[in-house]
Amino acid sequence: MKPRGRLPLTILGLVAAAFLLSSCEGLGGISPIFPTPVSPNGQDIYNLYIAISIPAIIIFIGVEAALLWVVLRFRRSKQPVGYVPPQIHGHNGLEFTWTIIPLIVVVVIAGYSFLTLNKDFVPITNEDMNISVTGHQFGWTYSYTEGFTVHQEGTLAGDVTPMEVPIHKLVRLSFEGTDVIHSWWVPAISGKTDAVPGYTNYAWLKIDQVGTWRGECAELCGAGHSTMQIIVKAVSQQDYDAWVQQQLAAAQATPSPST
Ligand SMILES: [Cu+2]
Repeated sequence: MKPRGRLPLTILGLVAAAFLLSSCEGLGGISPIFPTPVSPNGQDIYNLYIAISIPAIIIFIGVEAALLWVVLRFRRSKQPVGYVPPQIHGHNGLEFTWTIIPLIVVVVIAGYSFLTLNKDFVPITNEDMNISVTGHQFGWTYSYTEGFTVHQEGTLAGDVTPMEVPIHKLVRLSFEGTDVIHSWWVPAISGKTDAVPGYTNYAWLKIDQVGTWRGECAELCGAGHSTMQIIVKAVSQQDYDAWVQQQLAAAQATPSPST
């Protein structure tokens, strides 16, 4: 016969250990917490994440605590022989309450999420500048209206070339894929935006501080998926203008523009 009584506590301990370990930061920067947002849409998504996660954690702890309390407090070995607990079948008030409360929670989450995502991904019309982003197997191409392109060819050997934007400028981004679906994601800046062949998706960014932020392709797109780094660099208008001149000079020095 197996020893009884200790097994549920052992399982509970293992589950707790797994939960704690999983919250540690893994290789590759996997963290359950978002980085500090630097664009208003990134901030909106961060707020949405926190607004859903904190009540969800409170509800989870409440439900688990109630479950454990019931299991331990009312276990059969503590009750007299033949004990039957109070029967509450057909209690309309109770059934109505535990149907309505989760329904309200889910409707609020759905409504709030829809409004936030809608704001971030409906094409804006008041932009200061446009950049069109194309995803391919395996890399990103950024076409600037000034007349040059930046290539981020997928690699694991080092950093890719940053795509630069001026600070304080509202930049409209349009996305397409040339082969399969890719997804442009820089967690500090915006939500994942799919780059789909034959269909244009839109997002935007507006960064008010100088800095560099990283992202990755977020849609499994083939063998080189993990190489599809994204680096966004926000610089002052002056530095941006100088960089544009550099890019234009480099584009002119190269006789045949590559794809
Ligand atoms: Cu990809």
